[in-house]
Amino acid sequence: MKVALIQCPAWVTTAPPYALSLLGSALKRDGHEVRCFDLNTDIYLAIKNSKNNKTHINPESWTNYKIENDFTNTDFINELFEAFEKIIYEAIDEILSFNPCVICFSVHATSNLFSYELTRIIKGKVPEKVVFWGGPYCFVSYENLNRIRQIKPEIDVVCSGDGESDLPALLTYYENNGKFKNTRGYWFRLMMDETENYKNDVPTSDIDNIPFADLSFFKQDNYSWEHLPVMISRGCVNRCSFCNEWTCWNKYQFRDPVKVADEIKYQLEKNPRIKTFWLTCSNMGGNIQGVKKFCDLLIQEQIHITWDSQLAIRKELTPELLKKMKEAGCNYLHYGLESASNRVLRLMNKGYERKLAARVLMDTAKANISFNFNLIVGFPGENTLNFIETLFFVKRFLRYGIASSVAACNIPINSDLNKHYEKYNISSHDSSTWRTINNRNTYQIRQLRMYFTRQLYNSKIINLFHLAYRLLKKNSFLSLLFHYFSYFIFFAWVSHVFFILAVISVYNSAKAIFIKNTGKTRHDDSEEIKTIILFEINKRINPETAEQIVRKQTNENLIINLNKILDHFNNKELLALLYKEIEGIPAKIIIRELKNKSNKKIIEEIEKTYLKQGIDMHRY
Ligand code: B12
Ligand code: SF4
Repeated sequence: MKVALIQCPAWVTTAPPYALSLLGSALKRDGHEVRCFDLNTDIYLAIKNSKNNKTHINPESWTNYKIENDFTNTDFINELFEAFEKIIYEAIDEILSFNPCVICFSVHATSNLFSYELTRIIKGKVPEKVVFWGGPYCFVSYENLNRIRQIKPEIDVVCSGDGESDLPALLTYYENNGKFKNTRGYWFRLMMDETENYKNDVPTSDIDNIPFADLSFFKQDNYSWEHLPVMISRGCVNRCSFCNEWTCWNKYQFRDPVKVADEIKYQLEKNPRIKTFWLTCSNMGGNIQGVKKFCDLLIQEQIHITWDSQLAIRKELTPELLKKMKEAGCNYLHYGLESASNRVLRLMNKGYERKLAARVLMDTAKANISFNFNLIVGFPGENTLNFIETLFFVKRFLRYGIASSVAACNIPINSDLNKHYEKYNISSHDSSTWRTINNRNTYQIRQLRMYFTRQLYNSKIINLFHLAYRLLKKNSFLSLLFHYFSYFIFFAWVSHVFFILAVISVYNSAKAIFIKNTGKTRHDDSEEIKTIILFEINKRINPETAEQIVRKQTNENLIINLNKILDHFNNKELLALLYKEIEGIPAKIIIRELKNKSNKKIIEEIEKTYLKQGIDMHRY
């Protein structure tokens, strides 16, 4: 069967899209005729090489800092479609001239909007073609399937997990029978009875049986080949409370090290331009014996490569193992550190303490492996002092040239934080706007903590001292002088950070008590409340645009949209919403906001329901 595999913007551009090269390889092995279309890189290169780019879209949108913001913005995607209409329509013509029976999209959160727009155009032209969606956007844990069911009628089949084991057989069956076979983790719109066939399940491939990625589907010169992904493990052995990544697979699998080494040799032979291998996984260190065996193989077989990967801190990462990893070509490790406060680490269920983290990082540095660590600031329960502890830790490791990788704590769907938010004293589990019951941890506080952490990472003056320290002879008088001087500046800076955060914390607590006792709110709160109400309501009506609208957050937009939504709103649902007391804001404040909008019908309904509960709303 002819199958087209498509990667839309935005995703990684340095190497061919890994999912497509794996799926293509598996499909080819089963006799299917495959073509891959990497629209992501085509458009990226068109922008990069354009001499008179009149749009304000530029390659920077593909950087880690901008990618999520830009490519989840409808206006941005519309502009992209307008500006690159020619390339996009040429690609569509190319896809259609191949005349595939099935068109597969590999979709991430960052390529969802573009993929859907392209799906709509293609379906409009050839409604008889079957469109499959798969990739992280469709994973069960991210709960997007309902959205697809309800508002994306052009998508026929959704795969909510690994694709390489079942997709080829599924398509062979379709080719022979004209319909689809009930397959675990696949949802079908029309070809089968959806309620009967779909179980909320995760298709998980046996990663020892996946084929080597086939990179020949792609235009070789389009990539810099800086990093070639090769899979080393899937899933995770840990259960961090803020994380939903481990829930994407049923179990942790570490790929047979012999297979990983063989694939590396195979890819190197095919493409000697590859500089470094990216060993893809959530946590490479989930199987320490596997890591040792993999390193031994690379050393014994003298496979001279460099590789990067990511892993969690654990005590088994001994100086000996880290040295072995270096010898086997380990070039860079990304650690999921998240915090340097023992209290916060416990709340995060990270399973280690600061002392161990510091030991592992120091040993990594001694083994001469470059490294970095991710941080999450503003975890519920992190107080100002805990945050300052993390800043001290960052300062300590800045001299190893670590890069800024800090995020404000969000509450991902299906994480423990999301499912049991009461346990963390959170007043609502809205992903980014959540706050703690005592009001000390708010969206603004988290943004501020993130800002200060980045400020430390990017501090030119402290970094200059560190550079001097590194260049000079270790423990020489001058190097120590630079070292202590950098601490002197740091102390001055961190005291002002502590002061600002402490003042805001006291102010926020007082505000919480004031609101609780009086029900009164200041103007800026009322804007925030409107945003939250709008978001909550809109999420139920039009999930796709909810975030867009909130992101704009202009008064005008809010009011227009709020009015529009209230006009069409099912009042019962609104009442249920009020009972939940969104974001810990007392219902009376929400009601007052609604009264300001003077939507009489809704207010009457609310009044009736509240009266039944013995609450007289006229007091508010
Ligand atoms: C390695 C990795 C990276 C590497 C990429 C290396 C590379 N060259 O590919 C790096 C570090 C660069 C990276 C960066 C980012 N990443 Co990343 N990354 C991962 C990670 C850990 C593994 C991805 C991977 O390659 N897996 C192996 C491949 C084969 O798996 P796959 O793509 O999922 O494909 C399988 C299935 O999904 C399915 N499938 C896929 N497509 C299709 C299509 C059909 C039709 C079917 C049937 C099946 C199917 O079958 C495939 C084979 O089994 C995942 C988390 C994880 N554990 O999966 C996050 C992940 C994919 N990344 C994510 C994000 C958000 C990002 C960033 C946007 C973060 C940021 N802001 O910086 C950036 C974007 C990069 C950029 N600027 O372009 C998110 C995506 C969230 C989402 N819901 O879409 C994930 C899931 C992490 C998370 N939990 O948040 N990432
Ligand atoms: S180690 Fe990483 S992938 Fe595993 S549960 Fe923790 S945050 Fe998630």
